[in-house]
Amino acid sequence: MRRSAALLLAGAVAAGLAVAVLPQTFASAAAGCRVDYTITSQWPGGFQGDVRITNLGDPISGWSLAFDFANTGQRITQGWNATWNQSGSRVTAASQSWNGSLGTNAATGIGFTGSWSGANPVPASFTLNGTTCTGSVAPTTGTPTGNPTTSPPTSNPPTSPPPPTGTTPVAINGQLRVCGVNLCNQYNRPIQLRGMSTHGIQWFGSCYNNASLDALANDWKADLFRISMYVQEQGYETNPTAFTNQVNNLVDMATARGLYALIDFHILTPGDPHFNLDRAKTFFAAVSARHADKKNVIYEIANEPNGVSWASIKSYAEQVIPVIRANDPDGIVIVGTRAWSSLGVSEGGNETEVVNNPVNASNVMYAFHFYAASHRDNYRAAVSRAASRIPLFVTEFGTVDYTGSGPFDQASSATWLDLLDSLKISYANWTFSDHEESSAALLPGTCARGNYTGTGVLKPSGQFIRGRIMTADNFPTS
Ligand code: IDC
Repeated sequence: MRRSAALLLAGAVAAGLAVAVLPQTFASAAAGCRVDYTITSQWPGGFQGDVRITNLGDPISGWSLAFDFANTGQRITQGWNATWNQSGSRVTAASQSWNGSLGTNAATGIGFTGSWSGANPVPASFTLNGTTCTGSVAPTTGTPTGNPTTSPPTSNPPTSPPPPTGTTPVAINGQLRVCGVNLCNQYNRPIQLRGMSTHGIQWFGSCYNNASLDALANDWKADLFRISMYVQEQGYETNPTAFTNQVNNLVDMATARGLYALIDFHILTPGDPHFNLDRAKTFFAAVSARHADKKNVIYEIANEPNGVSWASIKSYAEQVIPVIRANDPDGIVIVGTRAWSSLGVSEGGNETEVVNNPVNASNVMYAFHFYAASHRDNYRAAVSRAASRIPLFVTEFGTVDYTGSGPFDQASSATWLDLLDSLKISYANWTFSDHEESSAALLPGTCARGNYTGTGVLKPSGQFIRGRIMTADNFPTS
């Protein structure tokens, strides 16, 4: 039967006849797709592309997009919301667990940053699961274009998020995502978050309560609260359940005030994150499940790797990230970098080891840490170079030397923060605590006294940082 049906069909097709009813074995899903490709920005040697995929056929449960760059001088350097690969000029992007299912007429957005030389980075020949797509290719205004090879744009109204539901950082910005080298809000606009890090919550837990979080949100007008959970030094390893609960409570307190919560898995000594790999998987499975529905949680999976290669850190990240993604697919993950999150600089390296070998996951940023009195021009130069290639987040910095003590270096601190502001790099200052050391913002005894507002409770560093953080945010909403 099968054989004769096949012959019948082959004959009908050869004769140019329409086949009205196909036997079951030949039924195939209706296929069709539309791709709208936009170069959202372009600069000498680099560009960012956003790709919107619309399924015009039957529902699909996974997809692979393919297209050709104009030549092999164009390279994908980092992609998001898909697994990106490139061979010669051929680029493929495969769906992730959370965006593979597309009903009829459903759309999803993916994107990348790339490098280019020679010709314009205008792509051609889009296919989705092997089917040729219609669509549009839109360059950035004012940049050279090349020849679009797909059909002209048709109306494709963007699904814009609703206006802000309040005035807190989270109410305005909503769920964040990595967009090229930036952190973007729900309106797809780059933003910078500014805030404070706790000291080790095993030592300074009494400093984090309703009054201090109110002060951070309302008096400091912070956007971000970093929760530093040491793993060693009397931290998580001594009582995983209690520390997980403590972190969860602090996330809830930040959430209640519309602050972004940065969960810091504070590895430090030993510096090899693999030492704590099993603990990291257990911890991040728990916290990502608990906070999966929130829009304000960011995961920092390794505070300061040291004495290990970038390849080793990357392999740790690629084992921890899937644990988080399984529960919280759109949560941003920040990966520590080599040599105490210095992009390798403090051990004689530089940012190229990350630029040339990024973590194989989307929605990922890279940590950079500095202590203003110890780390100066050569570190700033590394940040300046890296910032146009990879998404950076200063999850920790001090205004003093690398020990957390010594004189407050206002000049270097201001130079650093001016640089971060100009690059829209988010930051958290070490520490919102009343430790005697000069990096701690609060005067000793403040946490016992319980009043956290104003400048009277602050050391010089705290006064300076509060002044920087409380200036208006100006988050874009359209
Ligand atoms: C320091 C604290 C200090 C504490 C010490 C314990 O300021 O009170 O005794 O940790 O390990 C980092 C680390 C951070 C350090 C900080 C200052 O992420 O844990 O905190 N620092 O030394 N990296 C560079 C500097």
